[in-house]
Order: sequence, then structure tokens, then C-alpha cells
Amino acid sequence: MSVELTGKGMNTRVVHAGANPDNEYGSVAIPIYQTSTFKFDSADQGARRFSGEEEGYIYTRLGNPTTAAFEQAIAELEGGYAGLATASGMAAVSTVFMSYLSSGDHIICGDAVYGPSRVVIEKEFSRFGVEYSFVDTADLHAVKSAMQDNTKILFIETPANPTIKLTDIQACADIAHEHSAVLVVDNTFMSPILQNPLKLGADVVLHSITKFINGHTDVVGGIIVSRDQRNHLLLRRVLRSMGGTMDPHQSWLVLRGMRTLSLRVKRAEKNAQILAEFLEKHPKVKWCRYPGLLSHPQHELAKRQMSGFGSMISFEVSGGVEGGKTLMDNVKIPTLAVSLGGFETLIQHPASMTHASMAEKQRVEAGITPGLVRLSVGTEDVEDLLEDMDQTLALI
Ligand code: LCS
Repeated sequence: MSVELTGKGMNTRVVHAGANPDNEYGSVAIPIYQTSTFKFDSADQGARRFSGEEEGYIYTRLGNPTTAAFEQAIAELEGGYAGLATASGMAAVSTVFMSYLSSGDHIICGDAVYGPSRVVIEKEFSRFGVEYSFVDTADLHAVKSAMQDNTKILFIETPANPTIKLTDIQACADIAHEHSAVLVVDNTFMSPILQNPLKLGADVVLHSITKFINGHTDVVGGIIVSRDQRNHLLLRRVLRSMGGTMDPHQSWLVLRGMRTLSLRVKRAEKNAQILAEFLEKHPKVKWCRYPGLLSHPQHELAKRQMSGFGSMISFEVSGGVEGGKTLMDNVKIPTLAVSLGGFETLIQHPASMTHASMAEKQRVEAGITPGLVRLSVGTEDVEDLLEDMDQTLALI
């Protein structure tokens, strides 16, 4: 199955990755194969397809040409063996957990990951006898000492949502492999343009493609990319039987969205660097966390494992929750909404929104302070964003 490269550079690959399955009319845009099932020429052919003796489509939950084109495209961008598109980012997370964890196994998960990724372990997988540890994965000693004989997954998100803390991917791959566990990296915040965890030793990388990859704030979806065939076949079996696959219309939309991924990511990143430098110096801002700032405690790691700093910023306004509310209720250009990675700037308050499902004590331990505001910087004119932020911060 392995993926053929469509270009040396990332910009070329973003534009051309994913074969066009339309041989009949030669349409340049990938068609939507909006069908639930595929006709067999004969009973024997049906049997051959089911047994795997013959390649070909059977039923859309098990595979579809539009979805396959998207899977191939992201697998190429991540430098993996193959991709599996899922109905949402959480379907990607839970499929990965379901694939590697059995009763009595143990998972290590970063303590400041997207709230529901943590909650699905605590509330759902624990019901099946899965043990877990939430660890500050920025601290490699803590990761090492949390490893147990029954640890099957080391799950990290880097940068983490919403603390923008980084985890050393290569070091974590070494630790996981010493214990025969897999390293799974949620690469949502970076997109394949800025970070490729498989190249740093991870076994599986996943994304909520709802964010940067689609980039237009109109589709929910996910993708899992494996480094090799063994991991891919396991994940594919579980995904197909559990049923969280992507629908062809959704696949067509996300392929359309991803063609501008590198343009959007690079422009938003430029804006984010300027905004972060402005926020860091602003008297109404206590601290600002962005990997591109020299003050980010892991700026050196960011330079080593990422090819850019992204467009996610966290900062603490003075006045705690009230200060944050004043900001969110009065800004004009950023939209007050959860989610991230779209072309427009979004602002939100993790403690009361994306991370509200976590217990307060755990939130604070993970660095999600009550006044933390998260900004997903978009592609607007940065002068407008700066002016708006400055005028609104003055109200605090
Ligand atoms: N992983 C990360 C890092 C995320 O930020 C999200 C969603 C998911 C996985 C789950 O993806 P979904 O199922 O929503 O496609 N993050 C969100 C956020 O920060 N605000 O709203 C959703």
C-alpha cells in the first residue's frame, strides 16, 4: 500500500497528494463517490473481495475512493505507511485506544491534553479495566517513572491544548519502545506542515482534521496515520468494526480544504508571532505562551522538532476569570467559539469551555489556570487584530 511521494517539498505535496481515482472522465477535482455500497460483477468476485484476494471496494464503511484519496494524501504529508480517516478527532483518539488497550493494560497520557481525550480514558476505558496515569510529559523523568510492565500506549499532544507545553517526541519514542509500548502523538496543533512525529520515532500520529487540515470551520473529522503495515492493519480492523469511519462527502470537503493548508498555516503563523510578541509586553497580560517566543521554556525544543511555531497562543490576562470574560465579550474580530485552526481567529476560555469536563484540581495541576485565554490566530490582517486586542485589553 505504501504511499508514493508527489513532490519533494511540502507545498507541492499539499497540492498534489492523494491520487485522483477518476480514470473515466479525468476530472481534476476528486469526485464524491456518494454511495453506501459497490456492485460486484459476480458472486465469485464478491467472495474474492471479502477474502482480500482481490483489491476493490465493497461497502463504504470498509472503504471508499474519495476517503481513500484523503487518507493517502495525509499519509504522504506525515511520511507514514497509510492513513485511516475517522468521523471526528475523538473517533481517531478512541479507535487508537481501543486498538492497543485490553483489560489490565495501562496507558500513560499527557496531563494537559484536549479535555475529552483525557476524560475518555478516565470515564470509559476505565470501565473495561484499563489502568491509567496522567503525567506531565514535558518532564521526561516523570514519563520514565510512570512506565509499567503493562504500559501499552504513551499518548502525547505537543504542543498541548491549551497550555502550549511541548513534549520531546524523540525522547518519548525511545522511552515507549524500551518498554514495548507504542508512542501515539496527537499532532492537531501543528498539522503535518510543521511537525512530523513519525519521522521522530512515533508509531502512530493522529489529528482532529476539524482544525488546521480542513481549516474552514465547516467539517468535523479525524485521521490516524501509522508508521508501518502492522500498526495500520490493527487500527484498520478496529476502526472498520467499531464504525467510526469518515463519510465520502466529508472526505471530499476536507480534501478541498487541505489544498491550502500550507498557505493558511504559514500566514497564520506570521500573525501569531507578531501578536504573541505584542501580548507578552502588554501591561494587562501576565504571561503569554507561544513556542516562537524566546521566553517559552521549551523554545529550543520547538526549534528542534517543529519546522515552525504554529498559530496557537495561550495567555493570562490580569483580573483572572473576570478579566478574561471582559476580553472575550468585547473583542470584535476574534470570534468567541471553541475549536481552532480555521482561517478566522477564535478566542475561548478553556477552564469553562474545552476543559470544563476535567475536575478543577486536575485542571490547575495541569496548568490550565482560571484566567487562561486561548487564541487560535487566523489569516486576517495582523494590524486589525493588534488594534482590536489593544482596545479591548484597555477595558480590563
Ligand atoms: N485533539 C485535539 C488536540 C483537539 O484540540 C481536539 C478538539 C480533538 C483532538 C478532538 O477532535 P474533534 O472530535 O473535536 O474533531 N479540540 C477542540 C477544541 O480545542 N475546541 O473545540 C474542540
